[in-house]
Amino acid sequence: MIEIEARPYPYALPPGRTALVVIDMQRDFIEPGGFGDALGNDVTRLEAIIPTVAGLIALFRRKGWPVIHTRESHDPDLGDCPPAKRLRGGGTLRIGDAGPMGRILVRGEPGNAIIDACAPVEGEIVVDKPGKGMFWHTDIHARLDELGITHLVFAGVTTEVCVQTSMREANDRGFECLLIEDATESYFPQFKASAVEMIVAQGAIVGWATPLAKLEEAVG
Ligand code: TIU
Repeated sequence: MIEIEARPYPYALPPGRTALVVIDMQRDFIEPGGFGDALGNDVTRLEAIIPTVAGLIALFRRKGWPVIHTRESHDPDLGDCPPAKRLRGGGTLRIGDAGPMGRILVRGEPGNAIIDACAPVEGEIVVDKPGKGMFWHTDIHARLDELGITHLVFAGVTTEVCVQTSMREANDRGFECLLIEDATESYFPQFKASAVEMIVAQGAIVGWATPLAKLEEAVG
């Protein structure tokens, strides 16, 4: 076990049983013209975490520990997109509509790709998920079980939507979860702050949180 200084108390990380989950570092959320933009958000504030997320991925690769990437995405026929999700919000572009980076939130379109700085490499698992959480309509739980993974370290966007939903799903499934708080971001700074507090409250009711530097310090 590697002990990592974290909130609300130290997180015990077992090498060999821990994977990194990088949530939705996609052009659709980080670049203008994608889904995040279509929802009316200022997407530019997510750019700041890119070097930290890339540094976290590099650390896991250096250690030879598994790296899992997720993409929020839908089939081109939108058969996996409930009308409630497609019709939600008041934006001009909806899921499946043609935007400047291709069809919004559709699998295989340029805007749906993971940004170059965080792109998966050969051998890393990429999970296409139609929901906010990483377990809904995916096979990731079985794949984590096959790898013997019991602990998940989280990063990505956005903190209170897909990251928090995935952490909560993972927590209910028995995984011990650690959020790298400077490797996640929201369109709303107050929501990020609140989400982190909600996660660590009540004795780590959802999980732990720590900055990348503390993980690097402990892991070496
Ligand atoms: N809108 C928003 O904050 N997030 C999402 O729709 N998806 C993810 O968080 N990936």
